Amino acid sequence: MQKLIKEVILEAGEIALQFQSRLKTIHITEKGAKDLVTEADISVENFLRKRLIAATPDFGFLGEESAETMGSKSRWIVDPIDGTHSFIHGQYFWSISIALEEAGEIRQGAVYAPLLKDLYQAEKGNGATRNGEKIQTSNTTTLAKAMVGTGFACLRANLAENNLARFSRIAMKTMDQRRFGSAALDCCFVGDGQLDAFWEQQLNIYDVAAGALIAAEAGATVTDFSGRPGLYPEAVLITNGRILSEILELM
Ligand code: 2AM
Ligand code: CA
Repeated sequence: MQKLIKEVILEAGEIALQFQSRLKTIHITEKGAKDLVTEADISVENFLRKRLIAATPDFGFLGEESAETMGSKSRWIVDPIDGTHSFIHGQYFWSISIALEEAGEIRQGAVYAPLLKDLYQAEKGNGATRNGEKIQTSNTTTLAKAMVGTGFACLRANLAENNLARFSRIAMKTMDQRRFGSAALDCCFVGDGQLDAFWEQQLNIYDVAAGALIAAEAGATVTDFSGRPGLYPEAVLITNGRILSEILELM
């Protein structure tokens, strides 16, 4: 399964890169307020669906850009381009995300950032890797020394609870902050220690299914904003564990 996912995600990356190399000519539409979809999102999702379902015909398929197909107990959960706005602006921080859920549990995850040339992959119980090398969360023990990341899907959705107050509160207590724009990749960055914590609200399962498994397999905690263990896309908090209690107080 890991071999199949790797092969498919790398090929999907090549397709996405071809689109990004001719950005001025690609077709972009607005599927909602501040919510863009491009030819690339659609083509990559169609490719993922075709290849994954050809290999596993009885599995279900949930992607960001198309209607869900129900299947057996297993289901693919994919985001063809996570960080579409970064992609459209020719930036580096976007990724392709593939997760496999079996009997309600995410058991496989892969996140590939083609421009960074980084492939993160994890299997439940077997650890996580970046480009084949085992990864681990950071050793940072205090928020004062921490590099944290967040995102603002909530701002795009025009929610009143928009993360700005929380961001200000936490930013004041940390060493530094980043806002990369791809939740899938942000999760992986906690996994390999580039970030000590990441949180975001108002996400969807396809944004974080693979990334959260990768982070967890690298030693991260995955909770909601009150510390309840598990993956809650509407309020995701991922940390290296060591700064969890300190950041929870500020959430
Ligand atoms: P996307 O690029 O696939 O839309 C950035 O803050 C993160 O939030 C990205 O992972 C982005 O994924 C996601 N995102 C942005 N707006 C969103 C929305 N309205 N609902 C869910 N996820 C969203
Ligand atoms: Ca997404």
